[in-house]
Amino acid sequence: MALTTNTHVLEWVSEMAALTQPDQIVWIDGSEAQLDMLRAEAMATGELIRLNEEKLPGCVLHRSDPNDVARVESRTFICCEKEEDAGPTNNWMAPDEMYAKLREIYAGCMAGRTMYVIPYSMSVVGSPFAKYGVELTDSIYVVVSMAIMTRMGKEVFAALGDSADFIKGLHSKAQLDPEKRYIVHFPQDNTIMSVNSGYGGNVLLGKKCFALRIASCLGRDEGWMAEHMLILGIENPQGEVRYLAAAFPSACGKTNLAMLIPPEHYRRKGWKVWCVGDDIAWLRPGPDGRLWAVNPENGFFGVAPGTSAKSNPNALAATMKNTIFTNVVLKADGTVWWEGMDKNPPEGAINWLGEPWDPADGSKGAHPNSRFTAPAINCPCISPEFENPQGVPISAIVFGGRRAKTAPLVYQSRNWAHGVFVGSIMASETTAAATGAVGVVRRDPMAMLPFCGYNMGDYWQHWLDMAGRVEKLPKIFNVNWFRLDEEGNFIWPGFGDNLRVLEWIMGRCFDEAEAEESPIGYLPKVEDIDLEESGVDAQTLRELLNVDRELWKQEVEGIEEFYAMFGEKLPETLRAELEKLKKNLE
Ligand code: TSX
Ligand code: MN
Repeated sequence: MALTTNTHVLEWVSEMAALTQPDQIVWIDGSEAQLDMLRAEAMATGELIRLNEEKLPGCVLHRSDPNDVARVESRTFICCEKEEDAGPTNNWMAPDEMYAKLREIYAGCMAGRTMYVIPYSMSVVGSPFAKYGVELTDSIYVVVSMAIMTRMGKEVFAALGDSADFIKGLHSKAQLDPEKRYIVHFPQDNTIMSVNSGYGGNVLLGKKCFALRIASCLGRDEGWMAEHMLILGIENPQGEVRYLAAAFPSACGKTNLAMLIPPEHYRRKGWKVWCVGDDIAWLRPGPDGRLWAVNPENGFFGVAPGTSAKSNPNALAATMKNTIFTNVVLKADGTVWWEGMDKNPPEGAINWLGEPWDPADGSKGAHPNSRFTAPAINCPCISPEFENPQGVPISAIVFGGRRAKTAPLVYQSRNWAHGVFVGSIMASETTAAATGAVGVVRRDPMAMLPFCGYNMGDYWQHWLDMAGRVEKLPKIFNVNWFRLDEEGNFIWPGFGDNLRVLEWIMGRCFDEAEAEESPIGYLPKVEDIDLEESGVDAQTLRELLNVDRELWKQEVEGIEEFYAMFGEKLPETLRAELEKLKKNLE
């Protein structure tokens, strides 16, 4: 039975049901009883596999189709009226043309299946940040995943009332045909359509599709920001907690930073780090003139490989109950494993494809993009402010990337406009794991390249314009944990020791730390970073902070080439910042 009398919802559900022809429609109320029933049904069909109830209570394993294991950027579209509003970094098609194409693909695709109607909220229901969505799907995996990743259930319909202000999402696995796979956004209709995939990033429509692509458009129109950022709180020995938001391209350890454990030397003194979010931040000007942020999600959809008791014990702890694992190794004892969890690949286990696995044959047991979907409240360092509907005040914005030589360990922008420039020139060098080609520079401004729902040039202008809306702007920084020495070894210990850098960053935000000028911005002086018990000496830190003018001149050429893509849409302010950088390097 329908869980709402909202005519906009009812009309849309019946329209989509007429198109996709499900055998029945089930309204998701969010109750444990209903979720238990759905889990039981999915376990009966093999869609979910129950794991060891003693060791991993409430946990299940899911295997996706082997041809369907990651987001598909080449099949992701922004369908606004004008092509130039999607910009050069997005795929675009005219809305009418795309709707016509999708109607053919969706026609009758749910015949013999159930359509689930999922009401969900991004951010706490009733929060000033909250936005509501309704996702229609033929996948139980999607329902149980949305139960972890969002606030899901009938209270969302209560909060929505009769309003038409919700994001429509239609998902069908259809035939999982990769040739007919589409992830499509219609910003002017607040609509998302996803078809022929069952993989998380393509089908959990609240996440990248809504909370980043559609929300970035809402933020542009309403004066706020939807960003691909972690949020963390740093508690100092005086008990003050200060918050930062940070954007990194993939393979830079964003989830690890979000759940950082301070080095022993800091823990002794009383430092603590609190995780508010690991992937998405919604940021709004607050009544006090500061910029406030929430994590609109309710869980972590993290990459499993590489997550270990060493690299991220908090993430590992978060997966010990009520977690969905996707495409990992199933061990004989009904627990799970993945590459980088420990150095002991299990004997007698089943790989991500569901086949008996011999670790000695050189094949991977878990898919490199295998995932855990874990409730945020499971995380031992989850912030007490995680559920605060007002969010947390952001003192610093941190950008970063993986650079062997060019970017120093840390630098600070001179002002907001320069900081926007620093975000716009973000880049990461590829690792072998990603593509095979090592050390190729990939531009990924604000880590939003695949997630910005409109023209990136207009997006940068929106960033610049936030200066007129926020009185006490956060300071903007850039970090690089990945500097290499001449032999190709990492010279910064990274992980928990990154707190040493974050301490300087917070010090700068509260006028407690020094800096010196450089051609690219403010650098810490060697004595400004606490190296006690770090194993890093002053000379090494000097090397980590070195700015090589010749490398930066090459960098400028790369930036000019990248900026050229945006033509007239490139804000004049950013072009001027690039000219300033050039001059500073002479
Ligand atoms: O996540 C990482 N962070 C951020 C942590 C808070 N990683 C893993 C990146 C892949 C996702 C890092 N890797 C970091 C880092 O700061 N730094 C490095 C590079 C590095 C790797 C190993 C060592 C030191 C640096 N040392 C030893 O293994 C002993
Ligand atoms: Mn992400």
